[in-house]
Amino acid sequence: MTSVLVLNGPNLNLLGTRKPEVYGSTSLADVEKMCEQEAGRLGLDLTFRQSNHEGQLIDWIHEAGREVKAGNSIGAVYNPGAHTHTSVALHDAIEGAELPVIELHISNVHKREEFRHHSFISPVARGIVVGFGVLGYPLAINGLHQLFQQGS
Ligand code: CA2
Repeated sequence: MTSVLVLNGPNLNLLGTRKPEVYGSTSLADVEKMCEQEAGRLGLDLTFRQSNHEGQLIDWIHEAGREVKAGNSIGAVYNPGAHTHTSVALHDAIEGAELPVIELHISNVHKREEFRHHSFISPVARGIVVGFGVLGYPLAINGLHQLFQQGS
């Protein structure tokens, strides 16, 4: 079966434990269940991952690019966390792997501090979902699936 990857960057393992006023009170395990449900509804297998380590995320992006090329995956929904605002390496990984990525942020980063307004990921993303809370995850899976079906 074709799969979709949902990738989460640093500190997202803390989701639901702190800062509920910014990120809500849903845990990452519950987000995984929501993604599982949406992927299943679309006839996709889900791979759901989180890491606090940039190199690990780069390796997963390279692997995901190979899976897309092999016809086994439609691409990735990616919440890069704070790497969004700092990482040229992750930008280069997505570009180099030619991985179709929907960049996702739980919070509306544009309503927050100035340093969150710039993203190194957006220029290499196919689409961006921002500010829908954790509902953005199933929305982004759906959007990536629709782009894939259109062949675009
Ligand atoms: O809004 C988002 O999804 C972010 O990608 C979350 C990142 C932040 O650095 C980005 O600017 C926007 C932070 C993820 C850390 O999440 C936490 C959750 C609960 C408690 C502490 C951190």
